[in-house]
Amino acid sequence: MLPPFVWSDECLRHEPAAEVWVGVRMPATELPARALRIRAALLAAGAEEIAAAPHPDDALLAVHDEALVAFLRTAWVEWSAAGLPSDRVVPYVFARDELTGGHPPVEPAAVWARPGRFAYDTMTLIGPGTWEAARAAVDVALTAVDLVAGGERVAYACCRPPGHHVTRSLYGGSCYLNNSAVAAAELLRRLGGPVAVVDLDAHHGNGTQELFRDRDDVRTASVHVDPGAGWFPHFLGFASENDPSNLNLPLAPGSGDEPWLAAVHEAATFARTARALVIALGVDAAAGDPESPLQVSGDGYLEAGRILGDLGLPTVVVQEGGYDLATIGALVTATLAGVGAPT
Ligand code: SP5
Ligand code: ZN
Repeated sequence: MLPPFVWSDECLRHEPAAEVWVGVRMPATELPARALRIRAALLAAGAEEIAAAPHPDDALLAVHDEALVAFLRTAWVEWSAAGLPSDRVVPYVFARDELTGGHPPVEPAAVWARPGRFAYDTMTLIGPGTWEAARAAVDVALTAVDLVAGGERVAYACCRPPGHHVTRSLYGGSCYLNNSAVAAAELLRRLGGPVAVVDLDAHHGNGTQELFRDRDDVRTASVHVDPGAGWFPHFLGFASENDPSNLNLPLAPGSGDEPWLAAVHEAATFARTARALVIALGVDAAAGDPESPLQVSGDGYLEAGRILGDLGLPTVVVQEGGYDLATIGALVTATLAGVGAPT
């Protein structure tokens, strides 16, 4: 049985156009077509589509700094009014802690200096519909929480842009607002804790980890390609960060179903005693994905869904990465079939 999925057309409005990597502007891979492909596959498989309902900012501000939210809300309007030579908001100087002697950075007078207060990479560009899409993605995730709080065992948030790389006040990694973290915080408020987040995206869920660091009421686990082997987010995602409320399971590049599913089993065991579950569902660990060297199969994703579904917990699945347009729909559908299978 496929769980119901939540959708908003607004999520299509973000068109990153490009990512600046090693100083070079390259075509973006986090495209609107990703969400459209997933939706088409789910509808073809008979899943029920539910329209996202607007939610107030409370749940969003339980996770993110007001200053980040205010920046994202106005960044494009301010940028486009400044007549700059770039058609996307892109940082150029970064307000690192040591630079300001540990003091909070001022609001810089130059519009073009502002992104460097909140961005931690150059790959995450902001354009005309970015805010509307990112905010809609939060509404999609919160509507999925509503469904699960209302008694649905599993609901899927078919949203973009993704979110798991975003911390309390810093955005990056093609992410602007941490949809999975907002869902976890809201599940905690509605159902009680602890809530577990299991992140299957090929990249470490660094934002979610840092948002809930040292908190026992939201526990985070992440299965991802080893940042020590040279992969994003580079600075975080190591097993040395593990503690009773955080479990990182880094895998060697090239890892396929067997080691990946063993790690998913470990993450499921870690989540077993939770009151509710968020699955941060990136399908970029699949073989053939252009953004990661992991080699997971469609059957592997189906089995991962079963393993996590077998926990029998109220579960919100939130879309993260996955960039192979030819397979993204089938991969998500397979995972959801696994999560939704009778336990
Ligand atoms: C949500 C998610 O999956 N974010 C992934 C962000 C990682 N991006 C790292 C990109 C590194 C350089 N990519 C160069 C290939 C050009 N497409
Ligand atoms: Zn990813």
